[in-house]
Order: sequence, then structure tokens, then C-alpha cells
Amino acid sequence: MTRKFRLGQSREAQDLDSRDVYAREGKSASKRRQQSAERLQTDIESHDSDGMLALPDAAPWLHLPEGILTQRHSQIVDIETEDRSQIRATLSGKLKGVKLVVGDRVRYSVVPIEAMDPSLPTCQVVAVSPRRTLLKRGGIDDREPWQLMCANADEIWVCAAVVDPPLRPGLLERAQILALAAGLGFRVIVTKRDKASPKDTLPELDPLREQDVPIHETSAETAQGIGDLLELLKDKVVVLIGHSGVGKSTLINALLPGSRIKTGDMSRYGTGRQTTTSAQWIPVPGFGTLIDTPGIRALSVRGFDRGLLAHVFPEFPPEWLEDPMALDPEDEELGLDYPERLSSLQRLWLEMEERNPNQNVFR
Ligand SMILES: Nc1nc2c(ncn2[C@@H]2O[C@H](COP(=O)(O)OP(=O)(O)OP(=O)(O)O)[C@@H](O)[C@H]2O)c(=O)[nH]1
Ligand SMILES: [Mg+2]
Repeated sequence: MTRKFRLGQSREAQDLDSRDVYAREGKSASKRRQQSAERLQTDIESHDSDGMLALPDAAPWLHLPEGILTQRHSQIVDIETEDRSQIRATLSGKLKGVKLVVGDRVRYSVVPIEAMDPSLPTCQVVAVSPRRTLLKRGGIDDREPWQLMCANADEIWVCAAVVDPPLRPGLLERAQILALAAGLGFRVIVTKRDKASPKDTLPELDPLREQDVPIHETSAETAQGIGDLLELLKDKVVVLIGHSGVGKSTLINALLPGSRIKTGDMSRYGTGRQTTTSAQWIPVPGFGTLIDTPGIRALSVRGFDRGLLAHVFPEFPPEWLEDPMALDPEDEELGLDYPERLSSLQRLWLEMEERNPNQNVFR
């Protein structure tokens, strides 16, 4: 029987070490995966998450200028230089295996003119400075330990629209876990407030309000809440995340008058279409910096430390967090105001344990 391998499909650790697990999916798509299986057999180190996240020593390159990685385009990156101009650069072979992300502070050299291919940028990134923070989520399959989202941010602002697409508190809890793991501040930004009646108190958010999670109701249409957000941005690097179509890019355009970041329409199924396709570093002069990101479908917490759950669900007694699966959210004796919070805890608790074989380091 042929069994196709799909992204996100969970497999056992020993499966990963067998070459034929990749062979089963047929010839066309399997070459890259075959190669990766071979690498796993011969060079486990290269898939160690510590190794993936560790950066080569930047000390030998301190004499070179430093810039900030503002956008990635496969093997080429945009950099904001110290004098705030934009340059394009290729990546040096020295950085092979290093995943650079938006927000990384990089050292770059100007490639000698004679070595230059006129179709390529004239600069080359040779080193990455140590990261102050690194935002990551669980990888979408076993070969990818983590998905790195951005570096050197101070806060996550997770955006959720009141409608189009519908408000899903589950994503907010997941984002809170990512923020805690990365040591970032965390705020919920409710967007499109103009699309619901002012009488609608958004009860979906009550459980979060009761846990004192900062929630800001905004509308790019009426400018509600925009001034407050600008104040909160002061001297910070803030990354905006959320489902596609919730209005992240529109919010940035509202916070930075004059910016014309592309925004999208809702599809007729009420889901966004990923108008933003790669993360982007956007300075807001006089305030701080925003990082726009592509809409996310799911935010995996696979591999994160279950200890973080105590901070996301402080309303539950510590002993519940030791084995939440022993509890029944429907059990009236538990006296739960929000049984869905216990169901949510159970889902996250199970998912966190599903560590993939390459996620052997918690950071
Ligand atoms: N009424 C109203 N519409 C809004 C508001 N903010 C965004 N929209 C609309 O929502 C749609 C999607 O906005 P985007 O800013 O492209 O959403 P996004 O989150 O950046 O989406 P991706 O880039 O796909 O992740 C656009 O049609 C916006 O005009 C708002 O405050 N009020
Ligand atoms: Mg966008």
C-alpha cells in the first residue's frame, strides 16, 4: 500500500530515521525529502534545534557595518543600514544552515566590484549578531524543529477581528504561550471594532479580560484606539501576528500615515488570502518599529514547555496543570465559569507533549 506523507502528519522518531518513509510518497516529490532523510541518518547534529538556533560567532566581523534585516526574499535579504538607507544583500556561505529572520542585526561586507555579477546585490551578509529575543513557533512537521518568526522584538500584538474572520480566542492563548517562551510582552488588539455594535461587549474575550490580559479595541476605519497604540509602541519593536484578513497591514497603515502597505479583501468564504507574503520590518519614526507578518492559519505550540501553561491559565489550581486530562470540562462540580478554557488547556497540554524528534531543546 502506498501511503502519502502530508505536511503536519505526525510520525514516530524511528520513522524519521528510515529512508523508505520518504520513498513511499512516490518519485516526483520525494527527492528533497530523500536527501533530508540521508542527512538525518548521517548528520544528526545539523538537525539539533540548539544547533539550528545557535549563531556562528560574530566577533571576527565587528569591524564591518551593522544593519537590520528588514525583509527576506529566499536567498536575498533587504537591510536597513545605520544611516537608514536600504540595501540588498546576498548571504555568505559562512551562514549556511543559519536561518536568518526579520529583525536580525547583521554584519555585511561590500563585495569587491570585480567579483560582482551585475544581476546580484553588491553586499553580502557575513554574520548575525546575538539575538536579544527570538520568536518561534512549533514546526509544521517533524523535519522542521521550529519555525522562526522574527528576532529582537519586544512585544507581540496578536490581532483578532470582531468579524471577518471570526474572533477565535484559541489563537490568542497560543500566541500568549509563544510570547512567554520568547520573553516578549503580549497584547491583544481587537480590529474592525466598527463592524460590531458598540453594545456588543465581545463576551468571547471575557475569560482573557478576567486574567488581566491587555486588550485594545481598535478600528482603522474610525481611528478608534490608534493613538493609544502609538503611545504603546514608543521605543519598542512590536510584531503583529494573527489570522489572514484580520487587518494587520491596515492597522500599520493607520499607525504610520503615508505608508501604503498592501492590504487585501476578504475572500467570499470570509477567510483572508494572505495578502502579506513575508514578514517586514517597518520603522514608525518618532515611535518604534512594527513587524508585519503573513496571516497564520495555525500556531503550533508543539515542543514548548508545559510549565508555561500555569501563566496562561492562572485561574486553575496548580494540581490541575499536572494532569488536566484527568478532568472533565463538563463536570459541574468543578464549578467552571468558562469550561472552554479547560478544554483549551487540555488541547494545548497534549499538543505540547507531541515534541518532534528534533525539538530536543527548550528555549
Ligand atoms: N471595516 C473595517 N475593515 C477593516 C479594518 N481593518 C482592516 N479592514 C479590512 O480587512 C481586510 C483585510 O485587511 P488586511 O490589512 O489586508 O489584513 P491582514 O491581516 O494584513 O491580512 P494578511 O496580510 O493576509 O495576513 C481589508 O479589506 C481591510 O480594508 C477596520 O478596522 N475596519
Ligand atoms: Mg497583511
